[in-house]
Amino acid sequence: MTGHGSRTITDVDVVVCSPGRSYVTLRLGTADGLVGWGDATLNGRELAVVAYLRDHVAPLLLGKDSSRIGDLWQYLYRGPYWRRGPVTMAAISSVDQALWDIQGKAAGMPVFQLLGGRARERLMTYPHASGHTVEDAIASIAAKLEEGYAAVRVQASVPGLPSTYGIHVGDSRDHAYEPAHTDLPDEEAWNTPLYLDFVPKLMKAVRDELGYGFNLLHDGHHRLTPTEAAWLGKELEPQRLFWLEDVTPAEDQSAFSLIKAHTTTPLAVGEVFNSIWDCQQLVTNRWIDYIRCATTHTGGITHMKRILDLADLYGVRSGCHGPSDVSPVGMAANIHLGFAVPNFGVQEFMGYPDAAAEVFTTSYRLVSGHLEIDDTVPGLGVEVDVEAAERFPYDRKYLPVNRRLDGSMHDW
Ligand code: KDG
Ligand code: MG
Repeated sequence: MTGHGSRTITDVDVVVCSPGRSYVTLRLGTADGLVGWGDATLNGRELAVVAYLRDHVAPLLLGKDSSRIGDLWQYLYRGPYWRRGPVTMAAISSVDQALWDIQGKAAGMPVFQLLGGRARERLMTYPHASGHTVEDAIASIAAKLEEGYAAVRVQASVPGLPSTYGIHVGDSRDHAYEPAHTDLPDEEAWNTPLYLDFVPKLMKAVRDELGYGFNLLHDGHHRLTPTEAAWLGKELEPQRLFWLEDVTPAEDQSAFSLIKAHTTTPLAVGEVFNSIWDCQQLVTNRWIDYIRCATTHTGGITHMKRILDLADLYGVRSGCHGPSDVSPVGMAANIHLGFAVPNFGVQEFMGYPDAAAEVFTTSYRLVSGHLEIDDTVPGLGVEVDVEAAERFPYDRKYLPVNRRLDGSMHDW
């Protein structure tokens, strides 16, 4: 489908920068001078997506009609024969986001208008609260509630372990758990009995101290077996969590049938998924309550819309992944969807390093723990300052790895 008109894609560029975190940003330009931006950031494996885009996708896009978003999606998904996978899908996601951005700019409308229009005035978000002690974690939640958040995720250091996932060191801001102190991954330690002993005590202390007037979330970060996860879900029922996230790795979707059969604690999963097929059994069997995919890793707006439409049929709501390693462009794509779909649940919003604001400016803003968006800015509403990006050259970092106390590898 070669394009000859004003909407023809005439240039494709990939911007790589590390303003506090690493971001890979796709830039598509059209014959009539429109520019679309897409997020292709895959934390810890960024340059694999850069090569995929530069070496394999860019030649395919030049000369194509940028308005054919659905067809270009199929072309990039079915065309290479090799489907799915985080690298491929992050690349496709960025193209899709950039095409929606251009479509919105061509129409003079924000993307959420093209998706059906505004369904709500603002989006509830959740930030990360944490502490080395239960008291610190409670104080961290209280501070977030003070700022106006209606939902908060809490993690705290597990007594007896030298380090715990999700504890922000040396900086109270959400994005601060910078992994790498060396060029290689940090090694963290894990022990399931210590974790299972601690988390119910933490959650009880939180509710005893702060009450039930806000949504409380916790992330298990893929550490438990299905049986352990079922036990934890049951144990946490009196604390009425908004969700318990990623209790077990979800490659094995049917594991969730066991967990769901044993607990009424709502379950969320999906931040590492990259297609609707990863969600299919979980959603259609009603084994989960929230689907956590992000537009950056799950095929962009086009594919996420299909996932959320499927989810809506089964009462599953959105909870798009929104760490600071999803760039402000990918965050904007999540947000436009969130404003339009009927089954929005919550948007994770972890915040960004200050330097990121030198590169990205957005039409969404965080007001008292909720996201608002400017109706008047067309497209995704994110501008990228390429010159500023050059001031922050790529800085390779790895996520930590996780070992049990006997030294064997566990899931991080
Ligand atoms: O890149 C991985 C992080 O984004 C992930 O570990 C954060 O689990 C996470 C979350 O829920 O935001
Ligand atoms: Mg998570």
